[in-house]
Order: sequence, then structure tokens, then C-alpha cells
Amino acid sequence: MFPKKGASEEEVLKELEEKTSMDLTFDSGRILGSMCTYPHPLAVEVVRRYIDRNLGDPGLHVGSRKVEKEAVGMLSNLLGLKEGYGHIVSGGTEANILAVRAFRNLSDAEKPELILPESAHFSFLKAGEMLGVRLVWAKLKEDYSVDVRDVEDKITDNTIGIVGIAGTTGLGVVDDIPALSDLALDYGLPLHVDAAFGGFVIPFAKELGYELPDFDFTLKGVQSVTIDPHKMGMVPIPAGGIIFREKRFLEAISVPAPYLAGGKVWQATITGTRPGASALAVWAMIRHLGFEGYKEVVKHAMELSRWFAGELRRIPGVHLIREPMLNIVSFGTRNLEEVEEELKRRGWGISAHRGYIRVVMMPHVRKEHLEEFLGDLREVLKSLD
Ligand code: 0PR
Repeated sequence: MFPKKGASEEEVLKELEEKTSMDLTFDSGRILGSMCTYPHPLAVEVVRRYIDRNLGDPGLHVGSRKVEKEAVGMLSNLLGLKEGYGHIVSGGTEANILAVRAFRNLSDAEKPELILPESAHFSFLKAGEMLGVRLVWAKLKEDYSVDVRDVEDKITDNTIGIVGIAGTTGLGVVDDIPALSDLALDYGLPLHVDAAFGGFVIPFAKELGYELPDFDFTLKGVQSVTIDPHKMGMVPIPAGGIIFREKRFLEAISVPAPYLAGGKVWQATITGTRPGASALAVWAMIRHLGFEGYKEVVKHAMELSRWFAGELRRIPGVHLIREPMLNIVSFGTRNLEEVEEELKRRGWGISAHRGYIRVVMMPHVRKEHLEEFLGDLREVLKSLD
């Protein structure tokens, strides 16, 4: 019911405190299956200060627009590009939709088709449906990376582009992007890399000595990359990133917005009014942590993942789905559904995929949380025997 009379600020806050008391919080250490985390305090402060900035009307907030461009520039650099074109958007979903939209608009295929791995995130279902693009699913190999030969077999005159994933949602697998890039170049097709999760992990993990495939613009077939600061970038929601190699992709999805303060401007994002504070927070976090700072975050997350995978291996009735490539560890158990149910009942925020449980070593996840979780897992397994 829409209240006739307002309540005091105190009352309102108290009511909200009660209503949200059933939410799991990141600092409780109970959320193990999320790709989000508690944002960095600096990013929170930036959002608080610049909460009113609207990048939907960049003529009003000229400085913020410049900062967004700089943030896009820094993300482009991280991904091996001197100068890239893109936006800080609402998340990986919007970023993926924009990439598919650009590929479709630049293609003259009569019945547009997009080839993507079976492991692709469900955001592509939205993209396909909204854009009238048929999704053609490519099989996975035994190691859960996409079968590049199957991708090739599925190319037709209607193919508008190919998708590869650098950090799959369920298992954190990095596809063979170099091979996909070669294929894309051979067939004159654009390749989009969904590094929504891996974008803020792989560059640092590689530097730390982890062996991972190349995934970014250093590969000539890669035309666009999704990279989300609101996952491992430690920026508050909403903050996604879409970067294109060339301006023409952005131009292909821009519509005129003729009456705004900046005169006739062009808008490529799905959202019109959109938070400048998010772009500023992305800029602030990159400026503050720098490559070395993010490397430390990733070092901790990767080490914790290796340790956790080792511990899981020692529990009878538990098996790893595959060796972790990034900071995501997924495992199956006997009586999986009952185990999931019981772990959730005990207050664990885990992500239950079909066939396995996913644990994501986000910055808020600490060893003591995982030790407690492993204790519960052992108990639950025993109780179900
Ligand atoms: N691409 C990949 C590879 C993703 O994993 C995700 C989200 C997206 C795109 C879409 O990103 P947005 O959700 O920002 O639009 N993956 C997470 C997942 O499905 C999203 C998520 C985050 C789910 C936190 C749960 C959660 O607690 O796991």
C-alpha cells in the first residue's frame, strides 16, 4: 500500500533494518557462491560523493564523462589495447547484449546467428531473444572448454560472430581464445570474449606465473571484451564494462539523443539515465590499487582456491569437477541435492548448479570461513550415509 503519511527517517531505517535482517551479508563469511563482494571502502566513498552524476546527459556532467573515458582507457590498456572504445555499464549482461548488438548491426546476414559455447552465461539468452539473433551452441570438450572444431563446423553465411569465455560462470574455465581468434580471422568474423569474471583475474594471475591462455586484444581476432568491475574489481554494483577494439562497433549501436545539454549526442548503452558514480568508482579503484594492488588480491584468491581444492580432494564422497583454472572451485558430492539443501539450511550461501556446488574465492572469503564450511560439509556427508 502506498502510505498516505510519511514516517520519520529513523522509523524508515529501522523498518529496513528489520526487513533486510534475513539477507546474508558478505562480511558474515557465509556467502561462498557469489561473484559479488563487499566493495572497497574507497569505491563506497566515491559513490556516496557523486551519487547524483548522470552519464545519460554527459553535457551536464562533462568531468564525469571524461573520467568514464579514462576508465575505459585504463580497462583497454589492461586488456592489451592502446586505445579502446566502450562504456562502464550496468553489468556483464548489458555488456554482452551490446556486443551482440554491434555484431548484428554490422553484419548483413539475413537470419543472424551467433555461435557460443554451451557454457555461456544466460545473459546471451536475453541478447538472442531481444535482438532476434539465433543462438547456435557449440559443444564443450572433456575439460569443459569450448570445442573449437565444433565452433568451426557451425559457421554459416548467417553467422554474425563468435563468443569465447574467459572464466565461465560455473567452473571458471578459460576457453582456447587464441584458437578462436585464429578461426575468427580465417572466416572474417568478429570474436567477443566474455571476461566478465576473468577480466579482473587473468592478467594478474598470468603475471603471478599461473599458466592461462591469452584472452584479450593482443589476439587480433578479438573485437570486443566484457570485463566487470563489480565482480573481482571490488566496485559497487552496478559496474560492468564493454570494450571494443574499433570505434565502428560503438557507432553501430549508437542512437541520436538530440535535445540533451551537450547538444546532439549519441548513446550506445541500453540504459539512458545511468550512474556516473559507477564510472568514477571504477576509475578510483584502478587508480588506487593499480596493477600491483589487484595482483595482491588475485594472489590471495588463487592461493586460497588451490588450498581449498586440495582439502576437498581429501574428503571421501567429494570430487572436483575439474582442476580450477581461476579462483572458482566447483565440486560434486554423493547425494548432491540433499547435501546442497542441508548446507543451505545451515546458512551457507552457496551456488548450486546442475551437478555441482560452486565456490568463488572472492576477496571477502577467508580461510577460516572455508575451514568452517569444510567441517560442515564433512558432517553433512556423514549424516547422510
Ligand atoms: N558473463 C559471465 C561469464 C558471468 O558469470 C556473468 C554473471 C555475466 C556475464 C552477467 O553479469 P551480470 O550479472 O553482472 O549482468 N555471473 C554471475 C553468476 O551467474 C552473476 C552473479 C553474481 C550471480 C552474484 C549470483 C551472485 O550472487 O554467477
